[in-house]
Amino acid sequence: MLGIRYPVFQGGMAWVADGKLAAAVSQGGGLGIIGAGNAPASYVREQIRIVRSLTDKPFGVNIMLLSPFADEVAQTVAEEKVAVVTTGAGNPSKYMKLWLEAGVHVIPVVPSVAMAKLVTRLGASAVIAEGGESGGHVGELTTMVLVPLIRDATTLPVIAAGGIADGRGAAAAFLLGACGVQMGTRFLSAEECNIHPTYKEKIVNAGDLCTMVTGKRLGHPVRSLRTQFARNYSKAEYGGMPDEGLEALGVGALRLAVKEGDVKNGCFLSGQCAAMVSKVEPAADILRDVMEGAEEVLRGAAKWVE
Ligand code: TUI
Repeated sequence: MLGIRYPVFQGGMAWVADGKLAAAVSQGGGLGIIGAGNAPASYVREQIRIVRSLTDKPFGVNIMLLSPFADEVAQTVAEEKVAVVTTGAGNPSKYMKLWLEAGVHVIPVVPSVAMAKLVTRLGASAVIAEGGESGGHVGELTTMVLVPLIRDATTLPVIAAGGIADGRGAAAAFLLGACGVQMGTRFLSAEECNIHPTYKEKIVNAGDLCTMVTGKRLGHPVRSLRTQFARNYSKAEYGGMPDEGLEALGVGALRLAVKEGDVKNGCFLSGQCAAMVSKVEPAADILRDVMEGAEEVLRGAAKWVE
């Protein structure tokens, strides 16, 4: 459907997934995705130009639907006729007609069966089932439960996300009924990923219990590395700080992590699978490693059949 060699999407991570990372992933045979996050349309247009200057392969743009700039970014991706739009953190219904008329493949993140059914009716090309193992804004369900449920709820292709960082995870996702995977955390360690060196170091050195979820009280649960910031936020959240104070605490924290590597005040979004990421390497090597790993596991899978 998309003309990509490997069924691997790179998550559209806010502040992280710029044109350079997206181009490296697309050039390596996956689907690179620019993360629009909370950025204005001018930034997104610039990043689209950068990808097009570096590769002629297809790529996508992720629209974070809580963004104050979601409307103008939605318009821009239609004008630019990008191959794929993925959406997150909300309901993309109001933009579907605009994108479909521009010939854009729309692939929303669906945290529930109801949302999967809705976007199927509205003309989505596929859906991303992202479990709560993922970094950033998380839904209720795990990948293990969400993928088969979504697979049964729609005739569309399902992309699995959340907790996948190697060939074993990809193979497992295919067995659960997915026909592709999306990885964010694994691509944080890509050479072409332009985050602060401290962020990369923290991902590569992370252990099994290194992430936590904060923000439930305000209705936007977010998984990040268990840093001073995350612990302070959690204390404030459960210690009765008023909503406005909590909101102010979170403002700018993603930028501080990504751009400044600020270990005190930055929010280092990360999936649980950071514990499985152990080195920095080119995006193309990550793609090859995951697909070769998946093939190896799948070749051995016949042993479970008598
Ligand atoms: O969106 C993500 N991950 C993200 S977004 C982000 S930036 C952010 N900034 C401020 C507050 C919160 C986040 C960092 N990481 N993943 C995709 C995803 N989408 N996960 C869950 C959902 C989701 C949730 C509810 C999708 C649709 C949805 O619909 C609810 C409704 O009915 O409107």
